[in-house]
Amino acid sequence: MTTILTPEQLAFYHDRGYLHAPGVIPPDLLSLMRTVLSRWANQTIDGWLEDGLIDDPQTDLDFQHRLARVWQAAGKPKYIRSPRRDLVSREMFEILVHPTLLALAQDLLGTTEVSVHGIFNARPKLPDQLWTQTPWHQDAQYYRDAEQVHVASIWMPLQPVTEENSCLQVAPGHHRGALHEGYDDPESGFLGLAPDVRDQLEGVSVAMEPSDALCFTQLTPHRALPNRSDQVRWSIDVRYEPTAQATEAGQKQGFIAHSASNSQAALTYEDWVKQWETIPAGSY
Ligand SMILES: O=C(O)CCC(=O)C(=O)O
Repeated sequence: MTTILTPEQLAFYHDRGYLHAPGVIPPDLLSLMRTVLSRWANQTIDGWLEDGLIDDPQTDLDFQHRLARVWQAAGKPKYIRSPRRDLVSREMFEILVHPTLLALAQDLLGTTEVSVHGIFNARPKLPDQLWTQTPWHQDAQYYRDAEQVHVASIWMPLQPVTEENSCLQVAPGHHRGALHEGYDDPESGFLGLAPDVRDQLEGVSVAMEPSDALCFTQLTPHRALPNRSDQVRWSIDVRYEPTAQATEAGQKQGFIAHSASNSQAALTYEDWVKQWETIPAGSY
């Protein structure tokens, strides 16, 4: 089993409920993410063009600015803020089963029997946009069957992130506490922690570079700060769980990604795509 994290990093993760792992994401994985996100941005902008919201798709602008500028020109339309179904492609599959992410997952979960959890997202977060601002939440509020199952989330930015452009904040140590009831955040419409719970949290901002990964557990409270830059904040988040305890929510669109005991167990791209056939484009 390839190991990426040191024993000290793993001890920190288990103690604090999160880990900022610098420099672990290789260039080929970043390039796959950029391909998936650029394709999604092109499709989204093409949709605004077809709907007559814009007449200039501003193809001369770069990846960091284009979606933000065209969105303004289009009259700030709503779009799928955490796309998943629309990312399904060979490149997305290659991201999910990338050897680096599987090795990270094996380290975090402490097993070589690893499943991809079916929930992954891109986060195209634009400046001053309340409805993409992720409030304090625990990921297991979205899949409560993981209350007792370790699901490791891995969050990867595509550009440097700071408090200025929507880095994540985590609340260290709180992963040892309860899974809280879901609360509908009135500002963003996202599910999150109720005001009395989030008032007790002290957030640690995690500034990151594009080759870094932020790992956290299904119970670790976290949120994103507002994007106050003039650029898009791009990121992709993926999740893994131990195959022996794979949850119902995780197995829906999820799959066995690595098995040391049965090399035939891992799913192929063709079989993964079949799992999405009944899920309409434009949905989660
Ligand atoms: O990227 C974001 O804004 C939120 C990410 C997040 O909450 C997650 O990956 O669970």
